[in-house]
Amino acid sequence: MKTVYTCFSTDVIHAGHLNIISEAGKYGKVIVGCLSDKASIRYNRFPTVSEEDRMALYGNIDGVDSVVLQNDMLYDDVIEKIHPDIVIHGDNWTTGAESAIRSHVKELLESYGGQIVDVPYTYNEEVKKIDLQLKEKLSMPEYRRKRLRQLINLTPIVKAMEAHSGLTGLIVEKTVIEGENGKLDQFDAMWISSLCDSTAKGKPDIELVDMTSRFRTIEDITEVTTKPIIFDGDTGGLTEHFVYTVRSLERMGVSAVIIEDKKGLKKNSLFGTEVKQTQCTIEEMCDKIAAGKKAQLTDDFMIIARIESLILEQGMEDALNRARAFVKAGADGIMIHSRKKDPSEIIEFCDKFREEDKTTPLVVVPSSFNTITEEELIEHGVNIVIYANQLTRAAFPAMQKTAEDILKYHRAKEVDDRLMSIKDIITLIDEI
Ligand code: SPV
Ligand code: MG
Repeated sequence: MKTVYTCFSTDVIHAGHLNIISEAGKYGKVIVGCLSDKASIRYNRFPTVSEEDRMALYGNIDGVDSVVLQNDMLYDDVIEKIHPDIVIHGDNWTTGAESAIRSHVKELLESYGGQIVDVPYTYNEEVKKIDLQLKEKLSMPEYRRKRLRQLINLTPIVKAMEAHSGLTGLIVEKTVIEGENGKLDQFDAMWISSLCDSTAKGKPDIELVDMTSRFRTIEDITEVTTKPIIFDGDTGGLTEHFVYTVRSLERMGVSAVIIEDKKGLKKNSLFGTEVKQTQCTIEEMCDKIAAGKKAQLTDDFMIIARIESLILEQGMEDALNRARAFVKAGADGIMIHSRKKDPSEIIEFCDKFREEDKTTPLVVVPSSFNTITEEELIEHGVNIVIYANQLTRAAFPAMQKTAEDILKYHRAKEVDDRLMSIKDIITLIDEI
């Protein structure tokens, strides 16, 4: 009897999955793989049902002989273990980013005479509806809010990209690439940068854009995405105000706020000491952190303390002292910032911090020290990397050049080649 293998990553079984099992049964004994959480977050979307429950769900389908956990998106682990005669899959993986996975599986199978069977993908109204409902569930505050903590435990480094509008949120949500290793990759989370949120409104990054407006940006993004959100809370404002901000952010399903240890008129950190910026005392910051932690109502929400000592040239010892104190005051994570091109002061901080504290999540924003790779950050104990402003900086020159060229040519034809087609921009937006 032949062994037939298929891999599922779904949280809900619909007609498409049942069809695959029934087709698989025609060839032999059916083994279903459950794609692990770790692999799912890179391949598809965050699961809303635990690995154990998904395995039980698949095992209950009529016609399934057994269920195994598949850890490798490329099937290497299960193919080595099971040596299936046939791998069966919906034919949706013959095109797009997933086709690389199919080619890899085909090669593995052909090395010992196995084969792939593609069955026509079931795409009816019911399947469409289930897909939409799953997405909706992921976007709900109670699911989204806890996801950052889950991701920190699941992946060596959480990759956050800035978003300042529904459209940039969609780019962070939907961009999936086939990496050099043949595996799919995508961002894990969104950073709502004060710099980019302000810039999009043509305003300076000095806490001028008020919280109501910043919350509106969050809502624009939450309405069209499912990934977790890290909010740039600037200084957090007055402690008496910050506690309200914490509650509002929790209610909106934001996972974390990062507040920096500055007071008075906040300027963007990348100005460093070129402009007047005042660091608050350790006590002032600790009070704000403690008040925020006391105010929050869920266990999911994180308050991350950002240290500006290196930006303001106060030295490594000051940065480390602050980190110790902020963690003691209840901070759920530490963000260390630097405006140097050379990452060595960030590395030094991370190594020294990790000597004493093995668990508190560490966050970095490599805008200036952009040569450092995610792999190196992982080696130095970093848990979250934030790409804080690159989408804004990419879009601005493209828009400016297009505006200049339309003025220059007195028509739009000359710029057309570099524009996204109307058809593509329309299909980027989901309709209910
Ligand atoms: C932001 O993105 O607004 C930040 C990071 O706070 S930085 O601009 O580097 O200060
Ligand atoms: Mg900021």
